[in-house]
Amino acid sequence: GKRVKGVQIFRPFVYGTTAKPFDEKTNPKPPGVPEDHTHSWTVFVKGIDDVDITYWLRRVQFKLHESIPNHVRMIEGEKGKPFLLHETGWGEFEIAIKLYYVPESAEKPQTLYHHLRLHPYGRTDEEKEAMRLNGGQVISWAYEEQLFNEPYEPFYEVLTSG
Ligand code: SLL
Repeated sequence: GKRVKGVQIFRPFVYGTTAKPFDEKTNPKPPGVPEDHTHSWTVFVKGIDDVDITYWLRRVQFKLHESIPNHVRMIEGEKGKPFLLHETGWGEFEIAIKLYYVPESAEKPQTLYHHLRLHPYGRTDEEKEAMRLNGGQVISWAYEEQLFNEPYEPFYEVLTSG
């Protein structure tokens, strides 16, 4: 196939973690969750305002801490839905997020790293107040732009026909 010369396509997305301490009233611990787990949390990759990104992103592998059963998880894209994982635990660690693109792209997978945050260290008083109003959620999100440099023609069609 031929590449579309001189063309760069950017697609924005968000990735990160949202964590919440267990609390009898606002976030009760579900049955079966180990005694030492203190938080529920999610890690995700998604479009801005939940816009669909599965036309360029096929699947996402989340590599969690080795202490977690089944710590390598593959999430297949579902149209219009975030790539999302729910977990519970007690500690912070780095998550490797490997992005697998649609086959038309012929792009190699690419890995991002994200630190799971459970605790509000280093937040300003304003941020802490916002967290309190939000039921104690610890939000750690990052905005990113995926660059497709000189995409192959069929992939260029996919990217621009949305
Ligand atoms: C620490 N470096 O020592 C970190 C490791 C690991 C967190 C944190 C286990 C969850 C599960 C869990 O939360 N591990 O067993 O499912 O603080």
